Amino acid sequence: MKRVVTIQDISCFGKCSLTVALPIISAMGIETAVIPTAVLSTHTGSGFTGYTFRDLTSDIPDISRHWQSLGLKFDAMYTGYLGSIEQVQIVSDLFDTFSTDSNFRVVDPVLGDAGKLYAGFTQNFVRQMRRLCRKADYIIPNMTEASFLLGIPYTEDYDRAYVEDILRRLADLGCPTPLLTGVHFDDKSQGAAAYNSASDTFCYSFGTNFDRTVHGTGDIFASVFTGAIALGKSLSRALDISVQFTHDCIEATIPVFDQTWYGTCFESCLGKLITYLSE
Ligand code: PXL
Repeated sequence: MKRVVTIQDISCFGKCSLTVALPIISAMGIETAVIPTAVLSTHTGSGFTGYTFRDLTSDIPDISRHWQSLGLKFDAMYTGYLGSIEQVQIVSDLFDTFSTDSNFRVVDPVLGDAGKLYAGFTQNFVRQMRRLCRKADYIIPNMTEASFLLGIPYTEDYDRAYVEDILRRLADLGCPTPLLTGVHFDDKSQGAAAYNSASDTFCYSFGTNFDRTVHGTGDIFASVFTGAIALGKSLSRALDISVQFTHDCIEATIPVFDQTWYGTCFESCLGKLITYLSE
């Protein structure tokens, strides 16, 4: 059985970060260990104000030391939302401690969306996240996050050449296999792209564009992608499965969006995810 450790916050209500990663990666038949980096009453995305935030940064080195004493090994390490600059540094140390010749690291550089940083994030935080990306085998930014990581203006008007330039520049940051989510060249479809710098090849995967932003889809995508690579799927197959499942989840959410505006109805789609893994 494969074993992944995912390092991100618990937003107690709101269906993102650990409350998405843990069920999804587990459903893929992978043992999922967690390091909760913070406990929030809800996520910080639009619709919620007044949320609590309990920082757990100082627990992480102790968890790491205990796990080292147990000799724990992981097939993959996957980070999502991190709450402070210090936390990014500690996660970077954790990568050093638990990296082996045969495991891989996925960094979802959660920074923002629609051209804006999420609440509480600064340029200094972006700089620290850029350094963490250097240690990753795969990074999974959206166009907003890629633009902040590269220090370039955000645009929604781009073509394939622009996407490929962004992916090459992300690889130049030091990550051999960057992805880009939320890619769309027209109004009809939306998907993701990946760049394998070792073979200098790109791959794309698209589904119907629902033209609706649903919170937590980035976490769904990154969780499925991490699990699929851990299970030995190729880059292009892992990309296809992640795009397809994220598409399924948005499709399932739209009819009940008025009640579940804060998150994505991924639960009813988990059965389909399992079938994608055997295809
Ligand atoms: O979905 C990413 C995410 C994770 N965790 C928290 C967030 C967000 C995005 O807003 O606020 C706490």
